[in-house]
Amino acid sequence: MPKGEIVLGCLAPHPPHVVYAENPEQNEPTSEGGWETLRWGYNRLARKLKSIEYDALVIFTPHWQTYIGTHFLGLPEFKSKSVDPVFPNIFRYNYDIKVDVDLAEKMREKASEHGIITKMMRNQDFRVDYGTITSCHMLNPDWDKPIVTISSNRNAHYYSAEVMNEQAAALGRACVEAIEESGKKVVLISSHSLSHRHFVSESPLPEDMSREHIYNHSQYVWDMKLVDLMREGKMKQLIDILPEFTEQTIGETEAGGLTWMMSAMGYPEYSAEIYGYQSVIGTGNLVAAWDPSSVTREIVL
Ligand code: 2X7
Ligand code: FE2
Repeated sequence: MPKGEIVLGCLAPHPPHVVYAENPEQNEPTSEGGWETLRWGYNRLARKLKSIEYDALVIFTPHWQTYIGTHFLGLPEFKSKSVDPVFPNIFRYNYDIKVDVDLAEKMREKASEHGIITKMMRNQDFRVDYGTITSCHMLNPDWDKPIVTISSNRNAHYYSAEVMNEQAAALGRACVEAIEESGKKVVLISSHSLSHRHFVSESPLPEDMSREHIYNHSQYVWDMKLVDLMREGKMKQLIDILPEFTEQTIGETEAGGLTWMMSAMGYPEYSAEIYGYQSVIGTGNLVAAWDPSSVTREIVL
């Protein structure tokens, strides 16, 4: 069996607003659009994904928070309605998700060998978080590939952003070993915003773009620092300063997703593909991808 590999890594933010703005049939509320810079970037990355051969999407989400260990979805199908706890007015999404349980189990096994506490989620009534659904919908609206969802163990809460970085990096090393042994071609997804300061008053119409902007210049400057490092292919340097970024911007990087993905991909030294950056309720959101193949890697923006 040929060795499995990571064929693409995606930074895929999950404000449910982008799904609301797309008006897919699965979501009950309807909108007049909004957040086009982010959505059009996502649409372009989704088209690239269609041109790539792969077996499964593996996603790390901050909105499935576990406090004892890292958990993996462990049943072949999850079907229900996902309602955003903060924005039920814009996200009530009917989902039917297929899981690559074999790959999830391999990852759990490898993580356990690396000393990480792990568990499979085998409760059929478990409700999949809106982070998983939003990022996966935007990257693959056809939902024609199985996924693996990995929970975010809240090491940043227990200890510090530094400890979180170390443990997420160990999880990344374990996951790449599992992927190689599986023989599969896998797309990784790190689902989160960058800076994460929210606005304090909501517009009566969520998609009123005259109200959507950055509220804190320092947060914007930090986000652009990260984008520069991504363009320059300095991912080890970026991960080294991530604890400071996370603390100063209340960044959603606190969950560990970006560190996990970069560790699994061996800290790329090539340029990331940048697809779009936009504020959603004041948070900084970047769509980006790391393509290990120099043949298909592009300069997008
Ligand atoms: O979870 C989120 C987020 N990360 C950013 C913006 C808006 C809502 O939800
Ligand atoms: Fe979030």
